[in-house]
Amino acid sequence: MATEQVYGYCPLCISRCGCISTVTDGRLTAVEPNPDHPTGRHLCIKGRAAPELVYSPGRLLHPLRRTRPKGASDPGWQPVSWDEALSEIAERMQAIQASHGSEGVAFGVTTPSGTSIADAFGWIHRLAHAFGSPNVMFATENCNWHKDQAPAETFGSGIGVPDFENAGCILLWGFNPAVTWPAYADAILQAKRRGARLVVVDPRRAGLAGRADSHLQPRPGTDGVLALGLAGLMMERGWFDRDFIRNWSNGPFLVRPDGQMLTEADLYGKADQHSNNHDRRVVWDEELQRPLFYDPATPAFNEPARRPALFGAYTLQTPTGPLTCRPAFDRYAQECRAYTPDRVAEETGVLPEQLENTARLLFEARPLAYYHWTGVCQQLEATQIGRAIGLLYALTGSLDAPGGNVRFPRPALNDISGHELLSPAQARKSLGRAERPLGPPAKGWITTHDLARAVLAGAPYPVRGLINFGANFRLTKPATPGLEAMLKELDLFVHVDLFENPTALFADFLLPAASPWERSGLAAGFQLGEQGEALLQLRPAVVPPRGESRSDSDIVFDLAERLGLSDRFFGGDREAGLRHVLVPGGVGAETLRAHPQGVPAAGSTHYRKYRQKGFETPSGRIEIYSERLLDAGHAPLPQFSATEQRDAGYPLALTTAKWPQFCHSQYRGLPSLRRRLPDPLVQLHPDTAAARSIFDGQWVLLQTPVGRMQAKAQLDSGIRPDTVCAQYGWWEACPELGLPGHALGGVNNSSYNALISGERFDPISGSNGLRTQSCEVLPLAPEQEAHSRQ
Ligand SMILES: Nc1nc2c(c(=O)[nH]1)N[C@H]1C(S)=C(S)[C@@H](COP(=O)(O)OP(=O)(O)OC[C@H]3O[C@@H](n4cnc5c(=O)[nH]c(N)nc54)[C@H](O)[C@@H]3O)O[C@H]1N2
Ligand SMILES: Nc1nc2c(c(=O)[nH]1)N[C@H]1C(S)=C(S)[C@@H](COP(=O)(O)OP(=O)(O)OC[C@H]3O[C@@H](n4cnc5c(=O)[nH]c(N)nc54)[C@H](O)[C@@H]3O)O[C@H]1N2
Ligand code: SF4
Ligand SMILES: [Mo]
Repeated sequence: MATEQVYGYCPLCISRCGCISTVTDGRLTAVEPNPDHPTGRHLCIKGRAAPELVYSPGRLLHPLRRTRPKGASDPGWQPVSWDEALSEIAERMQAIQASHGSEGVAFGVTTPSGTSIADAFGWIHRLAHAFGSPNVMFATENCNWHKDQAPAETFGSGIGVPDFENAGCILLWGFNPAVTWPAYADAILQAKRRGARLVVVDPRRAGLAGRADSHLQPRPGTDGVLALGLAGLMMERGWFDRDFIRNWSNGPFLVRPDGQMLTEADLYGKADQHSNNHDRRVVWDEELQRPLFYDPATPAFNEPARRPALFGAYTLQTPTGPLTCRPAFDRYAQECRAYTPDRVAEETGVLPEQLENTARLLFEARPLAYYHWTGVCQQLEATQIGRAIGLLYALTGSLDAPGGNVRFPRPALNDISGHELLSPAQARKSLGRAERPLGPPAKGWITTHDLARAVLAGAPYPVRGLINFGANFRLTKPATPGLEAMLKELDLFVHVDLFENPTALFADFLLPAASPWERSGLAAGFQLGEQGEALLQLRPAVVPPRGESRSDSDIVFDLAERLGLSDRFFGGDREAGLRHVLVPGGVGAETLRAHPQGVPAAGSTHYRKYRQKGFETPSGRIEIYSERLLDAGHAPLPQFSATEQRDAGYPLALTTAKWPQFCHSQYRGLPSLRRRLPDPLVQLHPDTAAARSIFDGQWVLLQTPVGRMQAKAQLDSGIRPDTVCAQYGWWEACPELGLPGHALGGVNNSSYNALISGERFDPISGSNGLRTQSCEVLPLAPEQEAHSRQ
């Protein structure tokens, strides 16, 4: 028996756990943790189930072409050769391009946080951009946008890496790493053991919430109010880093009564001789008792500031008369103070005493490391919620400080996503960009909602093709009117996947992707502390691809060649592509192959880099008051309406979450995972269940004005009594265990996303209200229950 052990990392989710794969007689037989790797102390059950994934009987092994009409339950798949499939796909893409322009072909990609697509993410984008398409459909608006991109409006960069090792306090807001990022959960528990404090904000007592010093349980969708309320208390009690806010935020900048920032031109008129920079912002220096001028280009004041005012109202003389202005911070404070502890309690359910204790803890136990994720981003006001939490964080002064959220150095790579290949005029055509210029379309990421409109109504222009790498948006996007009609209407729909999921059923061509154990992948930075972030690792393929499956990157390179785009793809030479990617880091592919556990490839950490370079915002400072949002027609300070859809007759707040067994709509067909969680669950408080005569384990019906789904009740005293939390992504049967699938739209429909309107979204980012819908839950009678098992 020939046994080989291969170092790598599990690429199935964001945790990227360092692992060792065992190959016995050419077959992957086990995947185990590699405790020497920064993320390798544990592996979850999904990583351990990798052999089942690789050898699953459901795997696609050959390129397939449909022979039956779209919408038929059986597409009549017929095997075709790769050559025939890719040649015809390229021809049809070019035909669409000829009649509708390159933007007439959209691309799609699944999430790199919950699948292994990260191996090809950049190349897929390069293909879209080299082809000339500004349209890549991606889950980002309900996923990583609000941690990776939206914080740039406030901080000039993403959320950073929490420095758990040195944190005095850790804040997890709508983020449950025990399930979704085990390497983080492990690091947090280690921090707790050495005395760090933990605050969790989650309507459920899930994961680490049970171990928290403070667990706040707001009603879903009220997080923005909670963040403002906490910030209000911190300001009122003086629990904030006054110097940091003064010196590094735009809080001292004076704001006119009409909401615009006061500028030098307002004070002296454009004809002023003193200065040639009329755009300079103005602060009131309390010690000097006069205004100073701030130039973002430098960025500096016209003379050293002593004590710029954060609070108060200041009347300044202008050519048109006196003008009373207030520092931006004062406006922010006023907004926060409107959310008194009593009002916060009323709106969120978090009691005043707990609010006070938590506000104190966040400040006194600082430095604070924080993370928020989908609990707060799948909301109708996700951008402003993210800003409210980000500003609360800024009050602690922990940004980029030891023990705070740090931008640790990471291995430098060449970005091959090819945004530069797209002309600015073409980039501006991203669907949804006109409506949401500060949201994902600015980076070329589009929603199913906007794609459906383009395909079905030709608005703002027709899209006729979709080349999609993974994703199952029929299950993972909210109910989007016309989604299926759109899939039928497309002239060309190509889906690349390991499995035939319900979205793939509409494809013209279904192409088999190799599993991540059958292809190599590169990880640059594991997002865990200085050491983890510095690691560069080239994960080798450990077994050959099954059947005719091929890696997504190989498919991209091959398709590029047939489209005549080889010159943009290193002449079709993948190794040359890898060499190019690695150039800036100075570590070559040979070195990486010789060091399969990875190589540290980043310099040492410098904290508080803003002291040298400022923040990458228009003002060079943290933008408490966002002029960019104001200019785009949004509130410059976070503000909240009653965001939750509270419909009469639907008294419960509905929310959703992830479980350790699965990622999104995947893995229900893998026996070792499905055995642990055979049926879709909805968690209810025992009192809520009792009031509806629902018992533990009973099948129930969840209803909203949009749709209904069936799930099995799981009673849980750790959830708010007015809230229920249901699973999503159920469709797949597990024949080995005799467990059913969950037909879409059928009697045993268990699609959560059918309950949520896809027509309502955050006006800035497009995020859907997956966690802001009200619902009702009814017990199912036994005969109805029988249906759910079919
Ligand atoms: N096992 C597993 N791991 C995964 C994934 C997976 O599918 N399965 N997916 C990966 C991906 S793509 C992502 S984006 C991450 C996401 O990682 P997380 O954001 O941690 O994922 P969730 O469990 O969906 O949501 C986190 C918590 O938000 C809470 N929550 C629900 N509603 C609200 C609310 O209104 N307010 C607040 N404050 N909290 C709320 C839920 O109770 C839940 O505990 O996980 C990644 N890791
Ligand atoms: N109700 C509800 N809905 C949600 C969420 C939620 O919390 N609640 N979370 C949202 C979030 S955070 C996200 S990221 C989205 C995810 O939404 P999707 O991107 O649609 O993710 P999945 O449902 O996991 O579908 C992934 C598909 O890609 C395939 N796949 C996996 N790896 C690869 C690969 O390497 N190559 C190729 N070609 N295919 C691969 C899988 O087999 C599967 O068919 O869902 C969102 N939808
Ligand atoms: S948590 Fe599980 S699925 Fe995610 S990377 Fe680690 S082992 Fe893989
Ligand atoms: Mo995600």
